[in-house]
Amino acid sequence: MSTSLKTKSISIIKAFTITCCFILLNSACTSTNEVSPPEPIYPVPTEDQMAWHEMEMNAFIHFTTNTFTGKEWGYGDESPEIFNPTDMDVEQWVSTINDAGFKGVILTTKHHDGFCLWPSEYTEHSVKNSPYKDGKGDVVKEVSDACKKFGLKFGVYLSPWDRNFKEYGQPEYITYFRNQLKELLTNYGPVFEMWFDGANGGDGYYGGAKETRKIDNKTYYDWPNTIKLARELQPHILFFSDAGPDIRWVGNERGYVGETNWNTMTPDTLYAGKADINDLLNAGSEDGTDWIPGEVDVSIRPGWFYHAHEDSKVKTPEQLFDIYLTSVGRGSVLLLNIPPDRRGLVHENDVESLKGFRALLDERFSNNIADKAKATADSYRGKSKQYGPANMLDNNMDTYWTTDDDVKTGSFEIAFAQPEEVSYILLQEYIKLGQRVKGFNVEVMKNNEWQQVSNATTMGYKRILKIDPVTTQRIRINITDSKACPVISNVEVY
Ligand code: FUL
Repeated sequence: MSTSLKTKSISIIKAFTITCCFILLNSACTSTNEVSPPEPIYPVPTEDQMAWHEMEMNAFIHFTTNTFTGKEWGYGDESPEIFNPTDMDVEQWVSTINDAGFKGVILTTKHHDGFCLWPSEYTEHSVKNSPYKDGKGDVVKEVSDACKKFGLKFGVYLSPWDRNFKEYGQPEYITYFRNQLKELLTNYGPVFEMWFDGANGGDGYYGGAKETRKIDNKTYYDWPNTIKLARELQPHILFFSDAGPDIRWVGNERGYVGETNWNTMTPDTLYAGKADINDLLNAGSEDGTDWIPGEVDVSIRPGWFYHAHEDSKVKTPEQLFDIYLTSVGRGSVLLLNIPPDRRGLVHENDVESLKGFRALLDERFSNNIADKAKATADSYRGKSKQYGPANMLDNNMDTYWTTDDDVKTGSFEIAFAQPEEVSYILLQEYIKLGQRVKGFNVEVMKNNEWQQVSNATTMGYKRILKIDPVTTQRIRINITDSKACPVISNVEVY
């Protein structure tokens, strides 16, 4: 072989080797990248529902003539003259709510008594005929402006039942209701949630008729067309009602969703004459056809409206914390009602309690000991680090640990550098791919043995398990049952 041929051969071999290495290297990289993510398990949340889940805590504000009459349900014959807050400061409401960590506000723009907190052009029964700001006030505008100022989302409660309107029960009322909706959804900026109350009591003032009127809740309001109209005006709006379509009631107003809480439900089953309708709302259903997550509405006081005689009955910070665990901690959104008083201020006792609640949240959930821990798992998808257990501790909600498609159970372990006292374990499923986990338990290593400290069913957007404080260096979470391969995006330990 001539020298030139030899040099040529060497270069060819070199080039070949480099190319091979490159191909090998490349294929090694792509094999990591090529493991495809799990297919979604339908139904899944829409982007707007996902943003709603992430809000976690919102505030309800009940305020109307009831605040001044002491009633919970006004009859509809109250004079607008009685609506007269003496020291109104809407920014005090919203800043209090903001300081406590709530992300949105839903205001009762019109409760069952029909009195409107905005100067609707379709009725005289509103703030425009009250002494408040000499009839020039608009509480809806004030609250929506304050929300913008403090960076909170604004939502609207408009009672379908109207005990003041003379044509309630007739088709004319539906036109009136829709006209009011148009005002609310056009004049006050973005509205993130619309709350349609299922209460329809029957008797009322009805323009002086003073009688009982019954309507068919399923057909009278023609919800599909009302919702269509609302969506045209506010494309991102979400509708709350017993049946959704976007957010469901949880069947009680005492502050808890089921320990088993599916975000899915089949709306048709609701009115199918089931005796256990509230249980269905409380737990959702595993095989539900639609994503309709539950919202826990509850008041900080016994009533929804302010009553001075309830000043000593404001829920304590500990009670609010417990409600947090049975709502947010079970994968739901909390809607806590904070009703302003006759001055037009959130009462001092409520402010104190909310401050205490915030302090408890900060104190109990400030030091995530999983932050510096190490995670391992018995398996992970395609043996690809892209789906490895470290993803659950990286504070990135878009990375996750998951397994191969045929693996529906699995264990992962969180190990700390030294023994730590543990009281709460927080877990989040990556629900953008659907809700999957049906059963799991938590064990801690104690005296060289695994001991079970908690046993649960669903996980969902967020699950917080409170355990008897225990000192341990290792925690193991065992997924015992799942609709499909589990997909977990976040774990925190406190
Ligand atoms: C109920 C209403 O009747 C209460 O007054 C309150 O507004 C609550 C949030 O919903 O159905």
